[in-house]
Formats: sequence, structure tokens, C-alpha cells
Amino acid sequence: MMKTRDLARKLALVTGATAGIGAAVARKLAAENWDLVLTGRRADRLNTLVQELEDRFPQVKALPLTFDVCDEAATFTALEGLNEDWQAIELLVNNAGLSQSLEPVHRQDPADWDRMIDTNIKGLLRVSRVVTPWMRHRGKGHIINLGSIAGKEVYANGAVYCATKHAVEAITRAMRLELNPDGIKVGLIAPGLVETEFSVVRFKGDRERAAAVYQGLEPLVADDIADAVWYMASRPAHVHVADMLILPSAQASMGQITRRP
Ligand code: NDP
Ligand code: 8X3
Repeated sequence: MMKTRDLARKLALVTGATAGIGAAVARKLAAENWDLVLTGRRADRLNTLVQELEDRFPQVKALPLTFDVCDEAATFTALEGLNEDWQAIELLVNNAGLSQSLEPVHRQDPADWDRMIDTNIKGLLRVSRVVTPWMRHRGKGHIINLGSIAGKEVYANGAVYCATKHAVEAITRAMRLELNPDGIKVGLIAPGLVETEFSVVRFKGDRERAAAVYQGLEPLVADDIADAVWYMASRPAHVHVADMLILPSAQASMGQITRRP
């Protein structure tokens, strides 16, 4: 049976909470006394995080939901199966996402294109498709989408990843127009280099190659982005911080990164 929660408490849903930015956002929101629906594919990690948060913050209720955002039926079934008290989501953080390989289009495996497009674009759309009507019904809500500097610029060997993050930016801006009359804010957070599992996933487990991405500079860490999510989410009702680009100090653009030995 699904645990119950107090409807007077604030509730957020964070996708991709098993690692990196999503896990940091979950910890930040729990510390700010929010209840949480946490999603990802790795059930063991979700359960461990839920246990950690409920131990550290005894007033917080957290619910793990294991599903793959690429699986439309599983996504809809998992979210629509939430009891009414867990549907009262005030904040949706669409964070689940990934890059696969760093290759020119003419060499990249089409399966990598499918995985990125299905996760980063359609996964975000699927989750939003279910949660947005609940927010509209309540006449308020806030959606924060994880874009990227790769949604504002492009780089060689990143065509499809960049395309997915440009799409996230376009979807964010269009949803902001669609949902403004309903009192729902839709914001974008676009980080530069953040050291998480992102590069290990991109390079399919090659940790050495992943570590090299951050060599010679101090990258952002997941907590830096969790702080930004919290800043955006905690403004007064009449203030809408709509778009934040956050870079490590050593990164001026996609192509200009100052590395020191
Ligand atoms: P991580 O690899 O550390 O975390 C990614 C999260 O997404 C994991 O929790 C993973 O969970 C989840 N996820 C991936 N695919 C799926 C799926 N098909 N279904 C459900 N969940 C999924 O990376 P980050 O924390 O760095 O990335 C988070 C977001 O931030 C992404 O959207 C990324 O594009 C964006 N971003 C990252 C930057 C960086 O430099 N790290 C910079 C700019 C943006 P699980 O594997 O358990 O399913
Ligand atoms: C992730 C940052 O530089 O790998 O969005 O594209 S980058």
C-alpha cells in the first residue's frame, strides 16, 4: 500500500534522482522540508536515497517510483498510479537525461540518437503530460527543466545531444506560454560542465575518458545546480526566474575552457 502524506505539506517530483543533479536536488528539497516523489530506473539507489532522506529529515515523506522515461506505458502507469495526496505536485524538476557517445553524425550509432531523443525530449514530455493537468487543476505549480549550455550553443561531435537540449529550451519556452494563464511557472536551468556520472554514461563506462573532461579546471558539482533549482523554486509567487545559465568560472563558452596544469 502507498504511504500517505499530509496534503498541507509541499510536494516536488524530481526525475533522475538516482545520481548527480537529481539526487542533489532531492537532498536540497528534503532539507527545505519538501515531500518528494523520486524517479529513476535504478530501484536500489532510489530506495537507499528515500531511506537516507527519511532518516535525516523525519518529517519528510519520500516516495520512490521506478520507471524508464523512454517507456511511455510504464511512465504513464507509474505516475497515474499515484494516490491523490501524491498527485498534489507543486514543483516538477524534469532532470532525467543523458548523452551517448561523442562522435560526428556520420559515425554515431543511430541507437545513441534514439536513446538521447527518447530520454531527453520525449521523456520530459511524457512526465510533463501527466503532471501538468494536476497543476492546472490546482491553479498553480512550477516546472523546472534541465537544459544545458548545449541548448544554447553547439559543438562538433555533439549534434544530437545539442539538438535535444535545444529542444528542451524550445519546449520550456512554449510551455511557459501555454501554462502562464494557469498560474504555472516554467523555468530552464542550463548548466555548463558539472562533474556527475554524466560523462561516465556518455563514454559508456570509460571512467578515464570521463575524468579527462574535467581535468585542469574546477567543474561545477551537483550541489551548485541544486542551489540554483532551489533559488528558482523559492522566489515569491510574483517573481518568475525563467532562465539561468550556470557555468564553472573556467568555462566561457562550449569551446572556450581555461585549463591550467
Ligand atoms: P547523471 O548521469 O549523474 O544522472 C542522470 C539521471 O538521469 C540519473 O538519475 C538517471 O537515472 C536518470 N535517467 C537517465 N536515463 C533515464 C531514463 N531513461 N529513465 C529514467 N531516468 C533516467 O547526470 P547529471 O546529473 O549530470 O544529469 C542530469 C541532467 O542534467 C541531464 O538532463 C543532463 O543532460 C543535464 N546536464 C548535465 C550537465 C553535466 O555536465 N553533468 C550539464 C548540463 C546539463 P537511472 O540511470 O537510474 O535511470
Ligand atoms: C552537458 C554539458 O558540455 O557535455 O550538458 O554538453 S556538455
